[in-house]
Amino acid sequence: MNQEQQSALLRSASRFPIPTGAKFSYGTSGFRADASLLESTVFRVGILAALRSIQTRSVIGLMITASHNQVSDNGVKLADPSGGMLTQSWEPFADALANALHPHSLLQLLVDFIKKENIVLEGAPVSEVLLGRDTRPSGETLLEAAKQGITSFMGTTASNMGIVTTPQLHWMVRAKNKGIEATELNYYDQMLTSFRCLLDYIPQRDSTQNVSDKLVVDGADGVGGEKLENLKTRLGYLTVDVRNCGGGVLNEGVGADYVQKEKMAPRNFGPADAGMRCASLDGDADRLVYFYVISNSNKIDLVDGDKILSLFALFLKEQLCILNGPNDGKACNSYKASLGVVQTAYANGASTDYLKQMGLEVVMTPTGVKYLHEKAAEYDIGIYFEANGHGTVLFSDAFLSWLEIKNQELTSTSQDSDQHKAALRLLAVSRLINQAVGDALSGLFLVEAILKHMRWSIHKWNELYQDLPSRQLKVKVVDRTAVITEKAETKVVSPAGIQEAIDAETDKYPKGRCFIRPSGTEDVVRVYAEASSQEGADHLANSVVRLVEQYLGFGRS
Ligand code: 16G
Ligand code: MG
Repeated sequence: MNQEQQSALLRSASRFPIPTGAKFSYGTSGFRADASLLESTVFRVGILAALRSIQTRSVIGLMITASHNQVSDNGVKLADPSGGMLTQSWEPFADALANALHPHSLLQLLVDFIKKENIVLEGAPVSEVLLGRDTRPSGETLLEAAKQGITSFMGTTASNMGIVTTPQLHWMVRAKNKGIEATELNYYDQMLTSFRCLLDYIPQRDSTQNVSDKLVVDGADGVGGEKLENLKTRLGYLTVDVRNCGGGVLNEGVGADYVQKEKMAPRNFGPADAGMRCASLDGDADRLVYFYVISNSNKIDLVDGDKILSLFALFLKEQLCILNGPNDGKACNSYKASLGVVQTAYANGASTDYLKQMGLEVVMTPTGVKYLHEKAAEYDIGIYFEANGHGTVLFSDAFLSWLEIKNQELTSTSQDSDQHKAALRLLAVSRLINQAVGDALSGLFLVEAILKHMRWSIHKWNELYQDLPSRQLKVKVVDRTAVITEKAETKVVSPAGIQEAIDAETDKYPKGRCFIRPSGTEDVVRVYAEASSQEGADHLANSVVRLVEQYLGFGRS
């Protein structure tokens, strides 16, 4: 690094001192903290983004959001050239940068890392970082700090995409690196064109069962609701009533996280909506759950990420079967596409059983999108979802190339055949659903298109299988990092003996299942329990909380 560059970095770093006593860690989804503590961190993540862009010679994304957390929090995370999460191998360096106490120690870290990674600064092509933020008021100042970090590497451009959903920014990064136009308008055009395409190929059947054309959406008073509101006139048959789209406090009694965890109707929803098909987005619109309000109450029946996954799996499997014809892949000129689903331990056991009964390969990974995404990318069609509503469908390049050719062939030989329609539907899904990351907006349009295709009400969809009763609790302990897990977080290896105690407790309950894991976003240990009855699940969860306290020291929250 030349002298001029070093001085530029030292100068800008001295304007962003780290708050006394603060300790930052690039967790499951980047850095998160009270917004007032984050300026130095966001500045440093700006530096990190610039460096990553220089190293990969590609566009990188920097998103300022704290997702479903309270409005006074904020956070920052990076999108890699593929549009996915920052490579895990850079996370320790991100931690070190964020915690370097003085400008000189920051510079030393950078010099050492650049050397270790063989990053060539001089003569590198122009690098670029796309910046986005959610609707949090603190986002504006933090975005400025990010710009300062990015541009303190000479020759790096910071392009502000403004207020966008997290998945929109990831989509833009991916598109830009593929040489595709990557504006917000391009994003909507691609999504809505493929949505309409799916609708065009809905089979004409005689049926009295028509799906309601009305959907009510809880926008969490965040960015997703605002974006959806602006799309309302472009949705054809679908009438969307967007509530909580910016007038109230972000994530307060609203949003996908609230709805999924509390199983209660969000603010501005109530008994008058009983039976309506409703959806809820989280604060940065990368999570989606559906629900309907139960008559005369504020309680809901939740249709969570597991059911969205099951709906997608059912539809895609059906299209693959039609495409491959009666020989199921053995016909000449067919492609035996691998279809796999990826879940975490939080997936309801009934969903996993259902997917296995469908003959699908189900794989479990630890919690966190980066793990699920990586696994799903191993399939021709990889569907991943967390129960909390974050997920998407990934298509392999090899399968998509084959599908394009197959589609051309069918266009000339058997247009209007079922096979041709199946090919067109699969291509449309691959363009509709965000290939970079889970996306509540594109997920919502895929759900809507499939329900219309199947002529299913939300109730019918919910009946695919019945969730086993479950309970989630959290425990405050002295040191949550003392909990070490394996087998996709289903077994604890440390502290010694606790797993045996959990197993002995779980064995007491019919269909009992229970696991504990340290949270990646809060200073707590989480407990998940499932059993054949709600009382059983509650009881099991509470007993395991006591075990956690016993083995790890007190402090329940
Ligand atoms: C983050 C993760 C989400 C995960 C959650 C778990 C991303 C983009 N988000 O929100 O996937 O389910 O953390 O939180 O990776 P926990 O570790 O506090 O339980
Ligand atoms: Mg989110």
